[in-house]
Amino acid sequence: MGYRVVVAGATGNVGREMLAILAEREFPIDEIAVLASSRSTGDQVEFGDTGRMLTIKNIEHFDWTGWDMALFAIGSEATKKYAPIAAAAGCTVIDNSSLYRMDPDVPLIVPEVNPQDIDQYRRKNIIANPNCSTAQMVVALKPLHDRATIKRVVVSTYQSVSGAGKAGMDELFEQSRNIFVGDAAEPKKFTKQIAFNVIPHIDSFLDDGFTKEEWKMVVETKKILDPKVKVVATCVRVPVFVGHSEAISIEFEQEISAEEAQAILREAPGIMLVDKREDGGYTTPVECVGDFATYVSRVREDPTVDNGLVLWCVSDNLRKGAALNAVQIAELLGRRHLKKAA
Ligand code: 11C
Repeated sequence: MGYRVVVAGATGNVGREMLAILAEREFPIDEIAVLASSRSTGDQVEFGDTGRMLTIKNIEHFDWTGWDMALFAIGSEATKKYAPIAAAAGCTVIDNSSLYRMDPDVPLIVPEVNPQDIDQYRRKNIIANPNCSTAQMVVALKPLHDRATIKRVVVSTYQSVSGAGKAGMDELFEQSRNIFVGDAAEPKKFTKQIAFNVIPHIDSFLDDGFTKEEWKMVVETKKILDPKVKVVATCVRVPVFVGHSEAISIEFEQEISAEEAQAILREAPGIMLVDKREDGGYTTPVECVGDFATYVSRVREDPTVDNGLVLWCVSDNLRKGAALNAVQIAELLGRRHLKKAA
C-alpha cells in the first residue's frame, strides 16, 4: 500500500523536479494529484520520465481530505493561504517556501543532518524544507561538526539563476544571446546584467546591510545543525543555469586535518568527495546537474586560524536544494510516522 500524494506548484522548476524525483526514487504512491493556479488548470505535466501524463487541477478548489502528504513549491504567499487548509484537513505539508522555516512549531529538516526533529511535525502538520544554499552546506558541515565541533563558518556562494525561477533562467539565456548579436541586455528579473557578470545580491536587503539570502543561511544553519555555530555569508548570483557552488571556511573547536576530513566526508551520507588536487580534480556546477549528491572538493587546512579547514561544495539547487530534500523528507515521514508503505 502506498501514499496519496499531492504536488502543489507542479508547473514550476521545483515542482517538475519533485515529480521527476518521486518517479526516479519509486516513491510508493497509490494516487498523485498535481496542482497549480487557475492559469494552468487542465494543462498536462509528465510524471518524471514515465510517459504518464497528469492533468493539473486548480489548487483553489482542491479537497485535501484523505491525502497523506503534499509537497508545496508555490512560494510564500500562496503557501500562507493553502498550507493551513491542507494541514487542517490531515494532509501533511512539506513546504519549500521560506514561510514556516523559522516557526518554532515547524521542524526544518535535512534528513542527513537532523532527521529526529521531524517528530515535532504534528504541532502544525507542516514540515519546512530549507533554502537551497543552506541545504547543501549543512550536509557538508554535519559530519565534520560531529567530529571536531564547528565554531564559525565563513561562506561565499556562487548561486545559479535557476534559484530565481524560470524567469531567471530565461533572462540569462536572452541576455547572453542579445549580447552575442549586439542587442541591448536590459535587466528585468535581476538588478543588473547577469550574462557575463556576477551580482553580489540575492533576495532583499536588511537593515544591517546583509541580504535576506545571507540571513537565511545563518538562521537556518543554526536551526538545523546547531544554534552555537556562527555563520557569516556573502551570497552572489552567477551566470550558471543550474547548480549552486560555495567556498566554505570552517573553524573548529578541536584539531582536524584535511586528510581526516576527507576520510570522514568520503563516508558521509549524501556526499560525494571529488578531491584529486590536480587539474580538473574537483566538481563544477555543470557536472552536478540532475544528481542527488552534494559534491565536496578542495578540502585543505586554513593556515590563518587554529583548527581551520576550507572546502568547495557544489550541488544541484533544484534537487538537494529543493525537490530532492522535500522527497527525502516525505520518505522520512513515511518511515518514522505514517508507516503505510511496505
Ligand atoms: C536563490 N536560494 O538561489 C534562492 C532560491 O528561500 O527558498 C530559494 C529561496 C528560498 O535565489
